[in-house]
This record gives sequence, structure tokens and C-alpha cells, in this order.
Amino acid sequence: MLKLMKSLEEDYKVNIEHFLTLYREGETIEKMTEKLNVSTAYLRLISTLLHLRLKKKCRELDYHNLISKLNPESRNPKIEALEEEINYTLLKLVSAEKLNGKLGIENTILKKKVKAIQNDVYTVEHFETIIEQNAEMLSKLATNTPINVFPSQRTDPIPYEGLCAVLADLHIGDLTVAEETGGTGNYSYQIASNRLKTYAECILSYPYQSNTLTVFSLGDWINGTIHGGLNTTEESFVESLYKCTQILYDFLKTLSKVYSIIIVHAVGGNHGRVTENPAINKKYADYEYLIHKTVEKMLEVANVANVSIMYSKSGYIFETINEHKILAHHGDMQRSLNITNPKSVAELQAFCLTTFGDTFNSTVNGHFHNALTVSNSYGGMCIQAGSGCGTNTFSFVSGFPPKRASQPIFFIEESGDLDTVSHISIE
Ligand SMILES: [Mn+2]
Repeated sequence: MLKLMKSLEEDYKVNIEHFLTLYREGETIEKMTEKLNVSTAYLRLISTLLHLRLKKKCRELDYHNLISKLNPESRNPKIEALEEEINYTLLKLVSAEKLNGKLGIENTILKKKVKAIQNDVYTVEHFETIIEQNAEMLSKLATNTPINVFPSQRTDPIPYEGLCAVLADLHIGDLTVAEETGGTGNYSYQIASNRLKTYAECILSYPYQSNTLTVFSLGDWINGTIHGGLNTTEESFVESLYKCTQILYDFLKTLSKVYSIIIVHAVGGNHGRVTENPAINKKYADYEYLIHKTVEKMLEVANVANVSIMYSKSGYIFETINEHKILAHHGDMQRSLNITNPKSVAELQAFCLTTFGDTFNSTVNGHFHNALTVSNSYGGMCIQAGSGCGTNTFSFVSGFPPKRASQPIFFIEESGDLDTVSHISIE
């Protein structure tokens, strides 16, 4: 305490004796700041450091406590040393403010700066920097587990584009055991990996083929951290992220050997976000962005040049294939979306027109986990994907009817007609 008082005197030019006199006399804070020529904030800091409350009724007691602390007989060297360390740190922190006495204002600015830095940590650029810096490490992750490539049933000449696959609601990390779901659900990393291999095989053996494969990656790749930890996560969240990148990489790497071009249009789902609220300032704190960017880098280091991943930061994709216009999105950002209700689809069409300046023929979304295709009045289909997990503990305890894991495959003819949609069971 003595050292502190000395430091306040010498380094911070505060007349401690004068301060203590004014304090004990019950002088008002305003008068004290005036007479000592310090800011209110700084006066409060000095009082706090010396354990002196500024309320008038406390002053006599606190003053005597301070004096008795200064008495050599009552001093505890260990506590004093600790106190000094804390005080010294505090003083160092405010050393800039002592010059202008605007501690309060500076504090607000500092808080804003800290907040900005915190937000910055979650920005897309930050993710990108990390991925770029770890490219070498990522190359080691690129293992490429073999998948059986079925003999192609394609007949030449095949069209340039038209074949579309969907990856939606895989919920990697979700752990569901059969006995918890009455035998209707079963899911783990290994099962997810196997199902994606099955799906890749189904794409390769689909009766309608094109040189380009368009993949709509529609979110909820990861089970995530939302819903208050209600969902069971296998091993850890970080492990789940790692599995997501490996499964997506293996899927694309295998298919890249067969298709001339693979275009992946991706958006995030609600489970990839760090909170359940999509309208937050950290909306790009989306782990699904991280997954896709990581896989993009893994493919790059593995010299896979015919796959391009395009991640839409708006959460919506508007893509034209053989003149057929498609709006793709996760599905949770549209209020009460119901593709079986023409009014709901009309609302989505109005949204599409105002957002993209054009209307869709077909829509593709995930989120609801129910494999569904409804023809619409815009010359196409509204396709809702099934999930990769099927019935899980969450859907079972919530009373949702059991659902098998499935993913859609669809084909757009060169004429622009979308007539073929198959919800492929991948269980
Ligand atoms: Mn979802």
C-alpha cells in the first residue's frame, strides 16, 4: 500500500496527503476533483485502489482502516505483495488516461475496440486467414477414402449440364443409438460417412447423367452447438467439424474423377451458426462457411481442379441450369415456409423476384428433414430434401414421425424441363 501511494505521488502526480485530508473532511467529489486537478473517473480509481469508499458515511471507517493497514504491525507481506501487483497492473492500464483525465471516455472507446476485435475474430476473413496459414496441415487431412465407383451407365453424347445432387441436413456429430429411438434411428460419424458413400454411388449410377454435376449444399452439415446442448454430440464439436470436412472432401474427390466439372453451391443452415438467431452481427460466424472453405483448400492442395465451391453469404442461391431457374436455400430464414401451400410458395416467389430481380421455376431447400416434391405453378418443382441423419434422438423425443435418411437427386433436361426428382434412401 505504501508503494502504491508512493507511485501515485511520483508517477501520477497526485498529492495523496491532500487527497486524504479532503477525503476525511467529507469534501464533495466535485470539489475534490477541482482541488486535486484530476478527473472524476481518476478520483474514483484512486479511491478504489486505496480501498476508500466515497460515500460520506463510510469515509471515517475506511480512512482508519487504511491507516491501520499502513501500521507495520498489522501488515501481511503476502497480501501486500499481491495487492501491489494488482494495483501496479491497474495503474499501468490507466497510464494513458492520466494525461487527459478522460478515463471514462477512453474506457468507452476501449470497450468498443475490444468488442470490434471480438467480432473480428469471427469474421470470414479470419477464417480464411487461418485456412490459408494451415494449407500444409490441411494437405495431410486429404486422405481420400476410396468409394466404389460403379460402372457408368452414361450414354454418349451426354448433355453439358443437368444432373443435380443435394447435401442437406447431414447433422454430422449427432449420435443416435437404435435403442433410444425404438429402433427407428441410428447415426454416428461412421454411419454418416457410409451414407455419403452410398449417395455418391447413387449419383454415379443415376440413369440421367451430364458432364457437369451441380451440388446444392444446403446447410446443417454440422449438428452444432445450438438448441442448448440438447442434441448429443459424438466426441466433440471440433471433432465433428473435422469429420464434416473429411466426408465432404471424400465425396467431392471421388465424384471429381468422373464428372468433368463439379459446381458446389453452398449456404449455411441454422445449426452451423453460433447462436439460434440468424439476425446477429456475427452471422458469418458460421461453421459451415469454415467447412466449405477448408474443403476448398483441401481440394486445392490435392490438385483437384475441376471442383469449384461457391458459398453464398446471403443464405440464398439463384442458379440457372439449362435455362431452368432455381432458388436454393436452407429453409429456416423464410417465415413459416410450406412448399405444399401455394400461398407460401407465392410469397417465396415474391421474395425471389425482389431479391434477385427474377422469378424461379423450381426451389430446393432443406431444414425440415422430410423428403418432399411438389409441382408448382411456375413451371417447376419445389423440392424439399430429406436428412442424412433420419430419425434422431431429437426428432424422436419431439414426437416427429420416424423418417429414413435420404437425399434428392434431380435432372434438368436440355429443354429446361425438370421432370425427374428422386429422393434416394441412403440408409
Ligand atoms: Mn436446419
